[in-house]
Amino acid sequence: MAHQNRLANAHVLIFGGTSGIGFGVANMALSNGARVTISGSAQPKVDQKVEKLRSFYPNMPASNATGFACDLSDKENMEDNITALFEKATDGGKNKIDHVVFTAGNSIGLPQVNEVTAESALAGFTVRFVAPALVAKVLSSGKYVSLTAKSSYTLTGGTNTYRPFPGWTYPAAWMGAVDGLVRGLANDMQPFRVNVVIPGAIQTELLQGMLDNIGEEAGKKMARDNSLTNSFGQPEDIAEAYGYLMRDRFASGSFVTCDGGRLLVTPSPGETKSLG
Ligand SMILES: NC(=O)c1ccc[n+]([C@@H]2O[C@H](COP(=O)([O-])OP(=O)(O)OC[C@H]3O[C@@H](n4cnc5c(N)ncnc54)[C@H](OP(=O)(O)O)[C@@H]3O)[C@@H](O)[C@H]2O)c1
Ligand SMILES: *[C@@H]1O[C@H](CO)[C@@H](O)[C@H](O)[C@H]1NC(C)=O
Ligand SMILES: CC(=O)N[C@H]1CO[C@H](CO)[C@@H](O)[C@@H]1O
Repeated sequence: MAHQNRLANAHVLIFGGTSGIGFGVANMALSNGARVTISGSAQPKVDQKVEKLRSFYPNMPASNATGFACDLSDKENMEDNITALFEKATDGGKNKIDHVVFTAGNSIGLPQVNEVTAESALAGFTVRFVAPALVAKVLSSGKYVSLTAKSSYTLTGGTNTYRPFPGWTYPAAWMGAVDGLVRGLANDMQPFRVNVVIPGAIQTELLQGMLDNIGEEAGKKMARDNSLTNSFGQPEDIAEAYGYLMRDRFASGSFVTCDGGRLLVTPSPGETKSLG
């Protein structure tokens, strides 16, 4: 039998689909004939990014790309807001989602070891750990996705967990929690598949904000110092990792690294690896 495109006609929902890695995943899924729903913290930006996606595929029915806001920093209403989003995205459970992707991450401070407080140590967990955990809870009812190996949930970690940049202790801890969450969920939600993509330095709006602070030369050096490819990854590169984890029905509890070989780079003496 001819190999099937497993994303054609699939419905993919992306938390964080309004920017960076998640927007790249949405674009990749549409290029494969999937239907895509994106989410971000506020509706105006969601609408703007849905229009942008539609503009890339002018022959596609507009309904193939939609989006709804869900502010994942709102701890108090988080579970209700996530449930409301799934209700809207599936017409009350009538049109189930096939694959859920989580790339949302807010900008938070970077507490340093000598100044961290109980509050700042906990702050980073809200959007990057508690939110994907509550998404899993909502999925576990089976109302919005079929809990079979055909469907999947893909989270996002980071190589900073394995080789923290100087001053990046707390992000390493926050994202390290995601690694544990993925292993546990893959087990507890079986045969539904749960996996994680581990990005190195990917040239997104988030990274661009940091690059703007350090200047072009330092940016080029940073790319060289943190990859074997002398480059940053692009959202369309790492989107393939998420696509693979959706398509491979034998991938569960998998960690797929997309980092240009960052963990294999031999640091030269005296070179700083700081993100600035
Ligand atoms: N880029 C890298 O080099 C890199 C490396 C390792 C790990 N990561 C991690 O990968 C994730 C995605 O990174 P990125 O570079 O793609 O970042 P990005 O371009 O800044 O995108 C972040 C996404 O998260 C959403 N988001 C932020 N706050 C939210 C909130 N309160 N509620 C709901 N959604 C919210 C944003 O939506 P709105 O703006 O619409 O609210 C946006 O879609 C982050 O967790 C990041 O730490 C990135
Ligand atoms: C739009 O989505 C439908 C349903 O998932 C799919 O059959 C169709 O191929 C998609 N259209 C395009 C142009 O991608
Ligand atoms: C963005 C979003 O979904 N916000 C809603 C979260 O839940 C509260 C309480 O139900 C609503 O007031 C917000 O509009």
